[in-house]
Amino acid sequence: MSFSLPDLPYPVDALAPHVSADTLRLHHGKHHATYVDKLNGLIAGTRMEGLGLDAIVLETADTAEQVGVFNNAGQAWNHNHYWNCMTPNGGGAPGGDIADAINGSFGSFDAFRDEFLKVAAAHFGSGWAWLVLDGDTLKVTSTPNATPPIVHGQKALIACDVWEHSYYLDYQNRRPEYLAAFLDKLLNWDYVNQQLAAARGG
Ligand code: MN3
Repeated sequence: MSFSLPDLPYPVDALAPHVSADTLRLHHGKHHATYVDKLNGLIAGTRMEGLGLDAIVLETADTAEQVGVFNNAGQAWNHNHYWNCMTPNGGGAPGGDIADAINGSFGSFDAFRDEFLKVAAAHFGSGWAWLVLDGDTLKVTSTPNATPPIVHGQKALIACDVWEHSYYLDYQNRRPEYLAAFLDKLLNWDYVNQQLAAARGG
């Protein structure tokens, strides 16, 4: 089995001006596509060719000899979630079960928002910021480079790419402005609610 690049769930210009068409063309059409192509090349003819993405990530985590597979599988996994976490006219405070879960774990939506922006802005270098379900508790975390939260037994609810390639064309070095746009203008709470339901169900 080989993996394929999923289509963006919206037109390439749909997130502008918060994330531009130029950024999406490069980020999805080049960066994400390259992770998928490299992964397919690395697993071709090996036992991992028959595994799903989750299984490949979990099997290769913390192994020195499979770090290339892990990095490309992890990045394929992360980006699959990231595109779905954004939608035109998204953002703001959520409804549904995620609203109650955020209030239960952080005290208020504003406290969650402050924590997410702080952790995502403070992450040093390339990586990802997350809202995860860890046991019964929601947590804001960040991971380095390609690491998905499933490596730590956590279920991803929000994936936010903080590699410079996700924001540099639009915001240059102003990562906090990108993060605020992601949360306040783009976040797809319907998808996050679906992820929460799936995480609790499984
Ligand atoms: Mn990326």
